[in-house]
Amino acid sequence: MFESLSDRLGKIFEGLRGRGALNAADVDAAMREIRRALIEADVSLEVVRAFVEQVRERAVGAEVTRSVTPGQQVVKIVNDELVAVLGSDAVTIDLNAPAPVTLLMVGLQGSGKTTTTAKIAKRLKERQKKKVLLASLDTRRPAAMEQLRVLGEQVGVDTLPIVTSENPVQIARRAER
Ligand SMILES: Nc1nc2c(ncn2[C@@H]2O[C@H](COP(=O)(O)OP(=O)(O)O)[C@@H](O)[C@H]2O)c(=O)[nH]1
Ligand SMILES: [Mg+2]
Repeated sequence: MFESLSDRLGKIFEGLRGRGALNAADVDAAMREIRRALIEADVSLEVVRAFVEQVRERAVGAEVTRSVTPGQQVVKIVNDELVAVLGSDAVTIDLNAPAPVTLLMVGLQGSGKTTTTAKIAKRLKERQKKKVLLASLDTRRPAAMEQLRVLGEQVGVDTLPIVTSENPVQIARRAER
């Protein structure tokens, strides 16, 4: 997601950087592209609107320093805003609760939940010396559970054995028949 977004932003900025001076139309065109790139990266419309508005406001009112071109200035403003939107301060995971502490990963398909889960598990285990168990709730997609199992194996963290979405009672009844 971020790779495609940074590709698109890179292309937009290449167009801006070359110019000596920027007019309002240049900024507008770049903002339209940025807006589209953010929407395609599944950023929520509300966030996109606020982001574009904020950048436009700052870009229009910005004093251009002599040493940089207006294009570079816009790139910096967009960069600052991206950092602000994504969060500029690192926040540690709060594990301050009675054990077992549960961490739930929520996100769109393909956004990196499973991969990030394995990374967090490895970090918790190796740096914080925590005992970690990975469990997939994606019980309707066996391949998703298998993916977590494989990643768990790679980082040396246990995974909950694969279960299906079928009700265990139903499975037991069928076996009785
Ligand atoms: N380049 C890159 N790819 C990633 C990253 N995290 C996940 N992916 C890839 O994105 C795809 C979807 O990731 P996955 O963890 O399965 O997403 P999930 O559907 O939210 O569980 C997989 O092909 C991952 O290898 C990352 O940080 N960088
Ligand atoms: Mg997944």
